[in-house]
Amino acid sequence: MKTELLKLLRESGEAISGQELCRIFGVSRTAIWKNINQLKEEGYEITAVRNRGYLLTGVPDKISKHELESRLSDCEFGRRVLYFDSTQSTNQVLRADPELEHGVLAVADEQTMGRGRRGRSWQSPPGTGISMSFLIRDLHDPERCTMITILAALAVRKALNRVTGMECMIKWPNDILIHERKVCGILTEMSTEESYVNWVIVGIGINVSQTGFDEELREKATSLLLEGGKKYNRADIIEWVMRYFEEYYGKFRQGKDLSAFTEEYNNALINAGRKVEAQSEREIITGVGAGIDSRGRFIVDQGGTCKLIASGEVSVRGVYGYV
Ligand code: BTX
Repeated sequence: MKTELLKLLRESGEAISGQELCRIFGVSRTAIWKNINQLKEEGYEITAVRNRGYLLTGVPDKISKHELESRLSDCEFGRRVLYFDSTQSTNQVLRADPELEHGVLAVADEQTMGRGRRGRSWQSPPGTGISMSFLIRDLHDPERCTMITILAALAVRKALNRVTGMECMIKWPNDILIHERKVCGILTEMSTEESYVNWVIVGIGINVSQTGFDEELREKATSLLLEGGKKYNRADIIEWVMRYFEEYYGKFRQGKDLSAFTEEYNNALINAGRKVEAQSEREIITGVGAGIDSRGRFIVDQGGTCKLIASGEVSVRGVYGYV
């Protein structure tokens, strides 16, 4: 009921009388009052407006199951949320339970063993960032699955722009940057049997209110607070990442590849037109970044000939190190 109550107060935008709430939920005034008080204890600001009822005037920067579910109840992704104050890794939470359904979203305030690509780690200290992962179960073609990171990057970029007004760039394939520093990383994993994909997990880590980073990351990481000079509400960001992902994914389902997205992606691509070095286990490819193709592969222009690089195998570095 708390989730529903919150949803109602948020969506109405104006005061709702206790009597009306009793009617909607079919419960007593005391029950309404108790739920309102619980929400207040969690940091929600709910004002009792004379003769008019309850008005939601402030939302805490606290991520919780009912906060997120009350925002995403009409969505395919995030309709059900698994929330953890602390867990090893939200990708791991989803991997660990083969019974979980399509669209489920795992969110943690802190990750103790956050993971990046190829065995690297991802720092997710408590209270400062977003660690979220969601499950896709209706995509079975391995080649199309590798394209999901591209859609997720577009969704994060659009969500961050909506909530903060800042313009982010994308470093192929899985980083979102502000002023050439990493504010978000995406880790897409899948389970394949022969050439059939059972599930895809998209894990997204966003630095929201870190005020600094340790020695190793200082030069290449940033947070929304450091860039925008203020705190942003994490639940707002999560909501818009999910809504935009759903929008991009819906469009992707209707086509056969990424053709509908390459222009938008390439306009946001930081490596475009820059000298890059793509390092795979076998070779190092140097040239100028020239965007992605309709399958999400990175095009490296070597002065006349182009090499196509598939994600997963390589790390792309720029001339001055990170970008
Ligand atoms: P990546 O392999 O591209 O980046 C990992 C590298 O990024 C690290 O080696 C380190 O240099 C740097 N790094 C670590 N933490 C941070 C940070 N907070 N901000 C900026 N740079 C950092 C990127 O992999 C994919 C990260 C996905 C994280 C999400 S969080 C939810 C989900 N659960 C999980 O365990 N991983 C994903």
